[in-house]
Amino acid sequence: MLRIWGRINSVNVKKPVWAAEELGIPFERIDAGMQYGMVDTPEYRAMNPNGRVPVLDDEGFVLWESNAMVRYLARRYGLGTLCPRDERACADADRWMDWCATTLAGSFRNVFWGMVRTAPEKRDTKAIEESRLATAALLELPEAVLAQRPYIAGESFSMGDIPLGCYVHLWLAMPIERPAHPHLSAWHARLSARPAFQKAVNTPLS
Ligand SMILES: N[C@@H](CCC(=O)N[C@@H](CS)C(=O)NCC(=O)O)C(=O)O
Repeated sequence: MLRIWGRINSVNVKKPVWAAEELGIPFERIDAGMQYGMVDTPEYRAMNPNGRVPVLDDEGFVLWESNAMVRYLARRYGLGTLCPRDERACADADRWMDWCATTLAGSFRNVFWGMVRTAPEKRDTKAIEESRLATAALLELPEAVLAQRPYIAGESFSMGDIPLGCYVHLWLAMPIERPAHPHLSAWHARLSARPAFQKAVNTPLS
């Protein structure tokens, strides 16, 4: 059976869990990371030498890096659905997944950690504000794309929507000021209507 290690309040754990739910693959999720520990044990480090969550094990095939997991599940179990068959549509989905990992994640980190994981008296308000403004500006990019099409890589839902959907859900759930992004919000509402999203992504923030 497919196994995924990681606490569900991690943005990176949500990604493969959402993909597995979308694909209807039976899987077991084992809590690990932060308050659950386990990530420093030799057994866990043998699966992921980074000591981070998530880790995936599909019948003995062990993988770390959440976007790689989403791509693996999509290619193996969702070719033509989560993973577009058309090479250009697939590259478009890949592009947004990479953008989340290389660009959005870094700008998002301080506002998320500051507002969700840090006690009010310990917050670095300058770092939070810089991160909030940088993230709001970056989200103009998918906002412009989603003005033209219903999903980030085209006419249908794909793996490209998964990492971005996880970040945007947290962005919209945080107690912060946000500029209006009407197309991003409408897309988030479309994602929220998916049962798999409700199970994997719409969970308590902490
Ligand atoms: N690039 C990695 C990042 C993994 C990562 O940083 N995970 C965080 C949670 S989002 C983590 O393991 N934090 C420490 C912990 O939960 O103990 C991925 O996408 O899988």
